[in-house]
Amino acid sequence: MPVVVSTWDSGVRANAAAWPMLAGKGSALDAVEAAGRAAEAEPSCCVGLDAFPDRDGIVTLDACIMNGNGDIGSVSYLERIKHPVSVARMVMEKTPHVLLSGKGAQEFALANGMQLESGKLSADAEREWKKWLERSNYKPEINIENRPARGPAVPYFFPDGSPNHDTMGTIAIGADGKLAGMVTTSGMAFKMHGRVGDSPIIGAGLFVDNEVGAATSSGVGEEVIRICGTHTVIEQMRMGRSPEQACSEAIRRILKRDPTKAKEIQVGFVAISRRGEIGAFAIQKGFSYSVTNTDHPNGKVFESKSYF
Ligand code: SD4
Repeated sequence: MPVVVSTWDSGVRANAAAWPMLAGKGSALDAVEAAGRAAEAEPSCCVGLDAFPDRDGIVTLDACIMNGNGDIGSVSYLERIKHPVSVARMVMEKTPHVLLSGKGAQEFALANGMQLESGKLSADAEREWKKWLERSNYKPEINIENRPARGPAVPYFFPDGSPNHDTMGTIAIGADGKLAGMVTTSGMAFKMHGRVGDSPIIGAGLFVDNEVGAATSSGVGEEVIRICGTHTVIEQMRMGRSPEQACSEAIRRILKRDPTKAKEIQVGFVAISRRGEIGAFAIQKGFSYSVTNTDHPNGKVFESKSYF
């Protein structure tokens, strides 16, 4: 320790923003916010305003942040604001609430110094959305449901050549042993307008407890919400399971509910214990996570174990 772990291969880039802070004995909370901001500013991380829109062609963003002491803040269904993770932190620190949504979240962001961005789609997002409109077939694709707005400079692909993912979940332990986490996402590509996924729902897309550890998720958010995914992972760890066993138990609960769906969807969980053990489990192959610590100061990508 310290250590920072983010979902997917592009998590290496988010971790790179968090690691100097953690290595300099900064707080895990500051570090995960920095990771989220870096991801939101980097088109190849596929979150934030350059990512894919909903079916009406509007990018709506979800984000949350939490520390190991139970302080939480979230935003959902947020339009035209570049750094939802920082708005989530302001919700946590400046309001008596835990979740602001839609227009109210945007007004709160603007009242707190953020700028209203244009709302124009990135060229890649516009092209893919128009392509999608030709068939308007809403079926999330495993591991790539939100294909990134990619330029030629983006080298991150899965080994089979499929591109990186959209949701960035980051969990970290600071030098003081305290934990924090954040998630930032544009959500499932071509979702219904107004749809909110697991990412801003504390206990679904993110949960952190200094006594136990931290967990985050990626994949089909509806399935994660149904089982209170990351809260389940943390409670399994509290009962003595390793991070990998706890993630695997959460996946088992998703599969138990509807085994016929299992082959068609992807969900992955990644967790760290307060002692710094890391583990992950997913339904399908292809879920990866990035770890940055003193052993891997430039970040290392690991492939999660999976049910299939
Ligand atoms: C959601 N969990 O909005 C997100 C999507 C995701 O990688 O993780 N995509 O449901």
